[in-house]
Amino acid sequence: MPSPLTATAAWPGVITHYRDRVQITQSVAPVTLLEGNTPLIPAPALARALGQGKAEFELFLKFEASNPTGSFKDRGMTAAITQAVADGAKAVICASTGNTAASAAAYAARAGLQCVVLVPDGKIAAGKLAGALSYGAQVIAINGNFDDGLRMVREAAERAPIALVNSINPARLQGQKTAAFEVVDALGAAPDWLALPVGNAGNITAYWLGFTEYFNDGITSTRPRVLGAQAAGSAPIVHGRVIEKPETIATAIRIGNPARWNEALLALDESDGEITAVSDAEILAAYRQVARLEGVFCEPSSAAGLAGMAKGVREGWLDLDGQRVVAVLTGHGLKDPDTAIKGAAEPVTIEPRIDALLGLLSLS
Ligand code: AN7
Repeated sequence: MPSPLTATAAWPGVITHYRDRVQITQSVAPVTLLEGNTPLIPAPALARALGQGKAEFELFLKFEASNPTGSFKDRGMTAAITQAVADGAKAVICASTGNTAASAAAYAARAGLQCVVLVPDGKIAAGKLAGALSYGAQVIAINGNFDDGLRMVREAAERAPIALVNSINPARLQGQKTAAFEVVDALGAAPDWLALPVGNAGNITAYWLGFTEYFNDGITSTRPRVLGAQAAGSAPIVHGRVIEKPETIATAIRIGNPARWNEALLALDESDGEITAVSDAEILAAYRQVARLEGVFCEPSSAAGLAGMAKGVREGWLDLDGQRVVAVLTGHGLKDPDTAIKGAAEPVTIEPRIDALLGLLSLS
């Protein structure tokens, strides 16, 4: 009889697959939902559109929405929750714009840990709230933003026996850096550019850690240049100052005081990278474009990196001609159905008669 694990044994999750590199306590079995191994989708039509006739380049989408809870956070959360279990924690806490909350809730459920999440009241996409609630977390909405929440959970973890699983927890970066390994393993080399959205700046830090590790160990001879994108109303790193009241439709990156600010600056500096601010309109345009041109549905924040590429090419400071680019799509479009539906034409309702249907068809 096949072992009950046969069907899933091919990919064991990021901690086991990269066990020599993910530096967490390996004294307990990984708490895993078999995250990682996400697709790197070629996107030639989108590359043509983003090139705007000025650049021809190769584009791949690292579709992190394919992770078990629908975002890249699962890579870090498998490591943070495994570490928490190894440390004997009984409860975990995080502040979140939504995806971290859903991911923490899922992995905590799997580990049998209590999970508390703080989210900004009314500023979290429906699918993320649905996830966190379904996995059984205690969801606390605060009359404040992510930055307020992070300040509170940091202090709570100091004063109460509860483990912090935001990306200031180093285990999170250890898990998330595996995405950089996967990119190199799939392409056989580092790309020329890596584009991604930046919020609390954990992910840009983790990718840089991963690329640098492969580079230092001689697995790649180059590292990518990093293009970070923040939402215009929430762009502390671009402007070089804390944003007290961050705003953007891309609620996942509605963050005014990123915890990994210095590490992000280091990644940008060492990679000879760029960071740019993109408006909500630019984000939404890229969000629709990737869905319509490539059949890839990501959440608005995830499209910020693509919007940054479009802006850089348009303004002439980003030369992508002949380059190989990986854009990280951090979360699933289904996380935020409200934004998707609000921006689209309303479906037509008809009587259940064939003439009514045929009258609507305009096929060429
Ligand atoms: C889809 O869930 O901060 O720069 O609390 O959900 O590593 O913060 C989410 C961030 C990009 C930014 N794309 O990553 C949270 C949270 C999506 C995100 C980011 C987030 P970081």
